[in-house]
Amino acid sequence: MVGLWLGASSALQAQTFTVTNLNFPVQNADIGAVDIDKDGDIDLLIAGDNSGRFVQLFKNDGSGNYTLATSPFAAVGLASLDFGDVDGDGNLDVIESGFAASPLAKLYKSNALGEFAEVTPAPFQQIAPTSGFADLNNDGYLDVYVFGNHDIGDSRAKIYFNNKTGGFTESAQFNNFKFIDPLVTVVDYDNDKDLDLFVMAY
Ligand SMILES: [Ca+2]
Ligand SMILES: [Ca+2]
Ligand SMILES: [Ca+2]
Ligand SMILES: [Ca+2]
Repeated sequence: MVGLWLGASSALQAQTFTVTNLNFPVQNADIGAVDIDKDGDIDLLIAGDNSGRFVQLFKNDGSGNYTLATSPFAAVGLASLDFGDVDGDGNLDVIESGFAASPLAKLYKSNALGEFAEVTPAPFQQIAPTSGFADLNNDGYLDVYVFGNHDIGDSRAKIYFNNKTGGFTESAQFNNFKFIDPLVTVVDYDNDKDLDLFVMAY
């Protein structure tokens, strides 16, 4: 179940929280909290499973009230969501991976109105469960990582470098690694001004 714990604080007391229940039965999920419709308030995109696969966009009315909205995103379990402007047009893009009938990794781009459409054919190998955006080669353009489970179709981790013209170039430099249910955090681990990948997996 998904709930929102909303903080309320003052200068004189520690922060306290109240709960707003979204009445959305989901686990093995990921949650994105971004202004997905470009109206100045934070919305929620949630994908995951719980006796079925779910994806749901909750739009904020500006006062912290969230209502269900239609969205083009895929219902997946063991979901992974990330947000960024991968094509540099000033509009938010989404990468989503997870397991539906088969593993998937989808890219969605939005227009100036904040309306999302899936990029087809998918520019990435269809592997799951983990994906995200990061400028991995320091050229100012977001690149993509998609980390799969090697025990499902021998899905290996893939890096896709942004070619700056709307496409991607696959790198096979992680092909020698076998992961199951990888979690990835991108951080400059050694403080040398380039991003590194911190991976936790079986
Ligand atoms: Ca919004
Ligand atoms: Ca964009
Ligand atoms: Ca890059
Ligand atoms: Ca580094």
